[in-house]
Formats: sequence, structure tokens, C-alpha cells
Amino acid sequence: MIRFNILLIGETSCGKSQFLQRYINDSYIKCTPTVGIDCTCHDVYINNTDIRLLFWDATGNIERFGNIIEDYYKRADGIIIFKNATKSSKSLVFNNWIQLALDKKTPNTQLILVSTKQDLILRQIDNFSIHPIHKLPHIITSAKTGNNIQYSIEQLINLMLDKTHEINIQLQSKNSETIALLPKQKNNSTKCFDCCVIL
Ligand SMILES: Nc1nc2c(ncn2[C@@H]2O[C@H](COP(=O)(O)OP(=O)(O)OP(=O)(O)O)[C@@H](O)[C@H]2O)c(=O)[nH]1
Ligand SMILES: [Mg+2]
Repeated sequence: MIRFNILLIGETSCGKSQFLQRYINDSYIKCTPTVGIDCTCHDVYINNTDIRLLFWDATGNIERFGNIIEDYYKRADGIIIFKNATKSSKSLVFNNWIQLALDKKTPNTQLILVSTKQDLILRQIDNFSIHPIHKLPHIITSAKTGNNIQYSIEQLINLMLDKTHEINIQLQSKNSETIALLPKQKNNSTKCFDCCVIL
């Protein structure tokens, strides 16, 4: 089974917990503001793979809990950065959250952007776009109607699976290079290598 850690961040009251509640329980019951970080585990079966998702639902109140959240950026395989869909994707607050994630994440962490509360927008908008500045996938959702909730998580899972695959290929080729190099070292040495060393 593959395990992925997913961190949920964004401005307070933008709808992170409500999004997660809809994804896990398919329900829409008003959430109380998150204190610190709430952890929730959920198993899925996607692309013939068993996956255990560990969600870290962080409070948007970083003035008070910022230090607690710090550690989680580095341990996340995926980060979802949320904003309220009624606010612009160029808003300073939203872009500050994106910058924070970009600064603190590891190179292998996958990021997606999710706008919430689509049901409050009357005009027609694209459900999927690429953020004009940060070039990240941006999905518009509603926890109230359930629109695009599953889809968002599936998009992130696919990105994380692709990254895992890429890392495995790199590791395999690194290991085979090591195996190929070792016999050459024998030529100028009296030592005999009976086995391969995987670095
Ligand atoms: N109309 C509408 N309201 C929503 C939606 N999602 C969340 N809300 C409302 O937005 C408010 C805040 O939602 P939360 O999910 O608690 O927000 P949060 O981002 O987890 O907030 P913190 O935990 O304080 O950081 C609640 O009153 C929700 O009912 C949505 O899809 N549509
Ligand atoms: Mg919350």
C-alpha cells in the first residue's frame, strides 16, 4: 500500500474542513474553526493501487498556530492551497499562501489550488484552469453541492503517483549504474567483489 500525506492550507473560513468532510463522509454539516491541525485517514483504490491518504487539515489562523504547521510542509507529499471562489486568484492573501507553500515544501511535493464555495458564484466560470502566475492546476469546487471535490483529490493523487513513479525510475537507474560501475573498480584492485553494492 502507498501512503500519501496531504496538507490542507489557506485563509481561515475559506472552507478547507468542509471540503474534507464532503470528500470523506459525503456530508455537509457546518464545521467549527480548526484549532491547530486535524488528522484524518482515508483509504482509496485508484489506478489498480491501494492508497492510504493522511490528511492534515490546518487552521488558517497562522498568526496563532503558524509554528505548529511548519513541520508539516516538509512531510507532505501533496499540498492543497485553498481560497474562497468569490475572491480573485490574484488576491495578495492567496498568493502569500502559495508562496509560503513553495518556500517550505520539498522538491517532490505536489501542489494544487482549490477554490471553494462555487455555489456562491452566479456567473459561469471554468472549473479547471492553470494559475496565471504560479502555473499550478486550479480547480473550482463546492462542498455544498459536492461539485469537483472527488475530482480535485484524484488530480492530486495522480500527480503524487506520477512523482513516485519518477522517483522510483531515478532510483532504479542509479542502482543499475552502481552495479555497472563496480566491476570496473576491480581491475586495479586486488580485492574481489562477490556481490553488488546498492548505494
Ligand atoms: N456556500 C458555501 N459555504 C461553504 C462552503 N464550504 C464551506 N462553507 C462555509 O464556510 C465557513 C467556513 O468553513 P470551514 O470549512 O470551517 O473553513 P476552514 O477553512 O476550515 O476554516 P479554519 O478551520 O478556521 O481555517 C462555514 O460556515 C461553512 O459552512 C461551500 O462550498 N459553500
Ligand atoms: Mg477548518
